[in-house]
Amino acid sequence: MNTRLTILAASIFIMGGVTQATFATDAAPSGHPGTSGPELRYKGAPTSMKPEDTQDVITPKAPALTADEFTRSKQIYFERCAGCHGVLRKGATGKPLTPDVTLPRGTEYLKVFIGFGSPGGMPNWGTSGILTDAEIDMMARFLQHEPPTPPEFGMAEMKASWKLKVPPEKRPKKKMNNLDLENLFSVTLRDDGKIALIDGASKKIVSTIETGYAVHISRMSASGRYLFVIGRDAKIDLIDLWMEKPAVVAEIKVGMEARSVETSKFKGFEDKYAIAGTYWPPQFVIMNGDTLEPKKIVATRGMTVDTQEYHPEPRVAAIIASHEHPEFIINVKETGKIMMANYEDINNMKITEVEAARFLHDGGWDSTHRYFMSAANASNKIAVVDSKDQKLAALVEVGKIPHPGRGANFVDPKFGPVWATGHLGDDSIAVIGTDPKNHKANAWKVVRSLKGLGSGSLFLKTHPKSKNLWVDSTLNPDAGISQSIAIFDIRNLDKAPEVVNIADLANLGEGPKRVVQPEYNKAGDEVWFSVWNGATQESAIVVMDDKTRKLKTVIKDKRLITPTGKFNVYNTQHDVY
Ligand code: DHE
Repeated sequence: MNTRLTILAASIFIMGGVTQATFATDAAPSGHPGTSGPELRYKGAPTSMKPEDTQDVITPKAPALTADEFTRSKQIYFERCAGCHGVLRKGATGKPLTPDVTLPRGTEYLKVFIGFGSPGGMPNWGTSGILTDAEIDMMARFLQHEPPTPPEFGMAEMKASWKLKVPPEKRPKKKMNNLDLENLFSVTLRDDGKIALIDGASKKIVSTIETGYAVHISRMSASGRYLFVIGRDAKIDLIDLWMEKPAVVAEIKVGMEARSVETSKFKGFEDKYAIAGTYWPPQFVIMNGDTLEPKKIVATRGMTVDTQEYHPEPRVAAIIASHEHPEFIINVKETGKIMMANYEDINNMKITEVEAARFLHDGGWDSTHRYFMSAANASNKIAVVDSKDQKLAALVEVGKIPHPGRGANFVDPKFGPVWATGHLGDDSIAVIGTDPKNHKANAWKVVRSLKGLGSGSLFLKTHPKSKNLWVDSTLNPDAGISQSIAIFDIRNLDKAPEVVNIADLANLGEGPKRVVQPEYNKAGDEVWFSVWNGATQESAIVVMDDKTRKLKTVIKDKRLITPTGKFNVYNTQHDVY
């Protein structure tokens, strides 16, 4: 690319909205200038939006596009671009691409930009061979038209999709199977649209259950009876674990795209409500906990926390159920605000809006279940919400792009109770003091920073009974690193971690074999890892002995297609991590 074009491509991202710099600084090669490998792999997943569901808006001043080109552009946009730029192109982790920005730049300018990428983080779709010259020309014209708007999804659509397969009165009155429910694992089979229920003792698959497309997470009801599973397509399946053969008793679609589901856990409201947050439309819905009947939808559209500008598409990320009040705590990604929605009286709902930072993603409780520790990933911060006093306790500066999952709680021999997060953008693990009562000087401070295996860490875990902290680095571009985990001794955190190549232990054939998400069994003496391979390749779950750090067993089964998240019933029910 000549100098003039480089400057053009680089400067387009100086326009508009939010800072992107944090995602461009990790040196890990991705084949895309300026974009870290881990970041690109993580955000690049297609949305589940269908081009035919959206309405074309032809903008008079924009260059012509045939109907067929519109359809193909939308498909490419939803598959390749929406994850970063947002469905409405208003800017999310990528910059805004609305006509006020794109029209003045024109087709030639945009073509360069799409083709070559930018140091600001835009992938080089042309030179990497992913898009052809004709497709780049088409996309450059498409981006100058108003973004096609997907339909809203309100109460009528939710009710139409809602299926109560087995009403509560027809369900068993007691547990009808011999399963040890507390040590059962719900395992996401990401690309198979299913979950596997695996018995913690025998390590056998009890059954696989059809759920949504690219199923994402599982959460447990407060009683431990109901399992909630949500897919990227915003379909929720409610599974009754008391049935002779656990099965789906209700399902609903709550939007076009989603990631999070949770259930009420405050005393007196156990199993009463469920909540799901959607990426599209930007909203959350409160449902009956045992039927999924939708009751109340709340929009998350609104003003951003810092520049106080309107954002039309603030996606709902992690949701956690408060133990201090009858409240759900809801991360609204693009506005950088955390909503605490009180479900005591949903017709006169009180919502406390906590100002945090952008872009709120995942998080979990501190060991006392009072403080919600949440990643504001584009700000390189952990927001600490005091769920008792319903306010922000602190914003803690951490490394690049924190990604804790639910994080890991343990007692640091020197600093007292702490919670830890790994990072997508660097190799550090931030250890944050969480005890403002007895260790005030350390509270909400990074008391130490551990050095992990590399960037691209997604999850880390320990258990109240364990002395080990297990940290993955799933999205690191180096296969040796993405297939290994670091094990820290929490009694001696100054010591370098032990490194174990988990994928080697699984002894599989070809494939990326990314090692992802440690999850403990109920007793806290085993740690399970997914070895996540391609959809047509063999995957496995590797079970490690927590005490000896040695291999206990490898779970292999042809039904284990792309296992990723694993959710132990007891630990998920009681927020043990
Ligand atoms: Fe996740 C949790 C969003 C990609 C595995 N993921 C979450 C949560 C959110 C989220 C908001 C928190 C839910 C909660 O606590 O209520 N994830 C997203 C994305 O937007 C993203 C970046 C891109 C996408 O298109 O989906 C994404 N996630 C992934 C993956 O690629 C992972 C590694 C594999 C997979 O299954 O798709 C993945 N996400 C997970 C897992 C959890 C999760 C295993 C739950 C962790 C836990 O311990 O609670």
